[in-house]
Amino acid sequence: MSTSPLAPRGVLYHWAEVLPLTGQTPRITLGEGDTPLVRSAALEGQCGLDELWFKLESCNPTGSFKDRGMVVAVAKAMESGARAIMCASTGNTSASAAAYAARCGLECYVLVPGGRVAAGKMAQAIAYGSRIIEIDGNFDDALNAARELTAKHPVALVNSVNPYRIQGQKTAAYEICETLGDAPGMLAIPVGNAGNITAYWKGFSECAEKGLSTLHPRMLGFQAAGAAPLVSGIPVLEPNTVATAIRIGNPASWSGAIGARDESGGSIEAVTDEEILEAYRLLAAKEGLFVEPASAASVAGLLKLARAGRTRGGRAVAILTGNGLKDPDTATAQYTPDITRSAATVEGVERALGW
Ligand code: AN7
Repeated sequence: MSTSPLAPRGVLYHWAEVLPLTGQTPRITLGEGDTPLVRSAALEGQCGLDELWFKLESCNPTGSFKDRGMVVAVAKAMESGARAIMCASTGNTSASAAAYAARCGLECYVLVPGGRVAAGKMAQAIAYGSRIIEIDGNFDDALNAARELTAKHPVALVNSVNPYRIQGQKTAAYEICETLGDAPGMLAIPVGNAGNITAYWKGFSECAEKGLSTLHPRMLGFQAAGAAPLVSGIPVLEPNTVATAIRIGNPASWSGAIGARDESGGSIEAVTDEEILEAYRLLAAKEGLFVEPASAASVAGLLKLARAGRTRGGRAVAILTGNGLKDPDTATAQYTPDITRSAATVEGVERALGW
């Protein structure tokens, strides 16, 4: 493999041999993938683990894991001659679709649940120049509309029902095996539409088949308590949670998630908004990792299992799916900041600091 710093980066370059690419697939990239795997500095013991690692998917070009799958879905759409793409989204898929569409000169249509998308994600969809439709309904309604619209019009659907999304997202599992030298014993991951847990399980299964790992991780999926259809076993008609990214009542990859859970001997459980926000604050204050609320669900879940005495050492990786900057309103609502005004003088600042 080339080691030149000028060599092209990205999922379509690094992982070409495990993706369904052809000579005609355009090798597009925004530099996605190859995200850091960082060892926990503070929460490892509290989570009852010997080793806890964070996969910083927030370091992708649009600030979430969606870029890994989107780059493959968009490249394959272009290969098939598409000029336009569409997705339904709680915010991150739309930000990612809009970015790759802008990059590649495609039209991009995004259907979002009205008033429920975090401000930073809306800003991204606007800045990248997508056509935004606010649906009078939730994500599940938006996805139903997007499926029907793309069946009827010459527009490629780039939600994770598109198998190329899953193909691209599985590369994160390969990266984890490559970095650790094996799969971890456990993988903690937030679950919304369930594409990502499906993709990771596919990736880890492939790694084991190829001899890149000896372990199959137990897949530990966590849903928000107000949007936990995979825990209750029935769709939630009016999902609700502070973690708007995973405010999804009828996941498209339902069977993929259940398969990942059962084949891996894992579990899919619910964490309350309070537990999510506790983990959100701990990640920022103790680990220096500012993630969006949905991402904190993976760590909230580990903390919850630990409190119940259900983690007994071993090595876990928690997927931190999206950047905290995407949802500034939740951040500011979480804290009463201790900010003191001062004149622009040394004396003024000293007085303010009580020095
Ligand atoms: C930060 O953007 O569904 O279980 O439309 O943004 O694969 O859906 C986002 C999902 C976790 C859940 N963390 O992943 C969308 C969307 C963050 C997310 C999930 C999402 P899936």
